[in-house]
Amino acid sequence: MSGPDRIVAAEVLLTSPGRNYLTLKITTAEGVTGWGDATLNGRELAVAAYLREHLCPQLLGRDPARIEDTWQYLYRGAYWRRGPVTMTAVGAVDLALWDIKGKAAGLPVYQLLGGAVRDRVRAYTHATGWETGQLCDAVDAVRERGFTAVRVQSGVPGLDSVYGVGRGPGYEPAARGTVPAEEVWDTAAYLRHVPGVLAEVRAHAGPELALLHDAHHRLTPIEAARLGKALEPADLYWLEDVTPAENPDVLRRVRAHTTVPLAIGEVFSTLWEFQQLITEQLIDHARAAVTHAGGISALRRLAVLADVWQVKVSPHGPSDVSPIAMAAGLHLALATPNHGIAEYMGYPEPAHEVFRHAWTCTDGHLHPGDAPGLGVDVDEALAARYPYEPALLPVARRRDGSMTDW
Ligand code: CS2
Ligand code: MG
Repeated sequence: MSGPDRIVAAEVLLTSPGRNYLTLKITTAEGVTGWGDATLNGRELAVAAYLREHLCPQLLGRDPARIEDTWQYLYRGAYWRRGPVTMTAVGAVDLALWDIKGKAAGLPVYQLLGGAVRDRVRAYTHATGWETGQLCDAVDAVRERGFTAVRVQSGVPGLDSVYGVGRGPGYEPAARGTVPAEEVWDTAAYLRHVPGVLAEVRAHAGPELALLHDAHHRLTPIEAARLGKALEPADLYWLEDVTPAENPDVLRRVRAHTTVPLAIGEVFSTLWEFQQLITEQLIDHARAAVTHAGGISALRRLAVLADVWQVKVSPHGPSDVSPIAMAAGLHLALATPNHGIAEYMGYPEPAHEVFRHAWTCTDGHLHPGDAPGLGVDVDEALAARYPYEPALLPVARRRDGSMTDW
């Protein structure tokens, strides 16, 4: 009997088919290729260096089938554990190894995770409009595409710009360059305006459409409590990232005042950051991204912990994680009983061409497809035609010039 397969190459690939993506490619002696997403928006080069200089050399010669052991080796072995750069790199390795295991078995990854517990994965997408009328039009357009859930974000009177909201079509907040643009933020103006917007959207859309809203870490606990209460008549599916949640205790104050479901955690990178939020039921949806929080292996553990406390796992799925991470999130979602809802922002057309994916988005629902592994093939020749260019999201300052969360 021949021995186990071995990893013979591990390389990183930076490409920008509409936006920047960092991809890890692992090749085995038996000629199997595994792909992992390593994109950390605005900090791509830090993860590229972490992988190239530190993890890739340690992968050579290892048995690709030993996914959990490799995860433990990279997480515990570094001594300097946790943090988004480290965990994104570990996540990329984990995704590539699940991809290899699926391809070696001839099975889609969701089958290796126990098989489908649902037929398809419900998704929400984004609708934005500077004015409420534009926003309602955007909501209608999303419904026409078959979505039954939509995240709504609007402009704020008196502000020139709001992160995540365009004044016209085709909004892309990341600007090319190495120094971010600066915006002005005013929480009081936002709190005065947004409950009315959500009320209008609810009246326009009727009772059934699931509405979500993202406060993007900008509020203090008492502001968050006030917003949650004010939004209760709009019957939200969730209110996201009301506070930075670096201190989980503060969510108790929010919970004491409102029953609006809370979703938190897209910037978290380990189970430990979620522990208290879950065990005290301070959130309803854990938003860890499959790439940024250490891969499928790590999110499986998160889902089990969350299930004990009746919390759902609804991973972050913006267009700044690649179609490989989207695939990984979907395999997990299809096989995880307490998955909540998937985020689907969509991708620039060239990204669909570079990352040819088996997953599909039909009538507001996603499916990972039945190709072996994660079901994404990277067209390296095409990727090379879209060279990486640094791009950054804006930062924000209050009216007095001090920095705030954006
Ligand atoms: C947002 C993201 O999708 C979301 O919920 O919060 O668009 C987030 O701003 C970006 O992923 C940051 O890179
Ligand atoms: Mg968010």
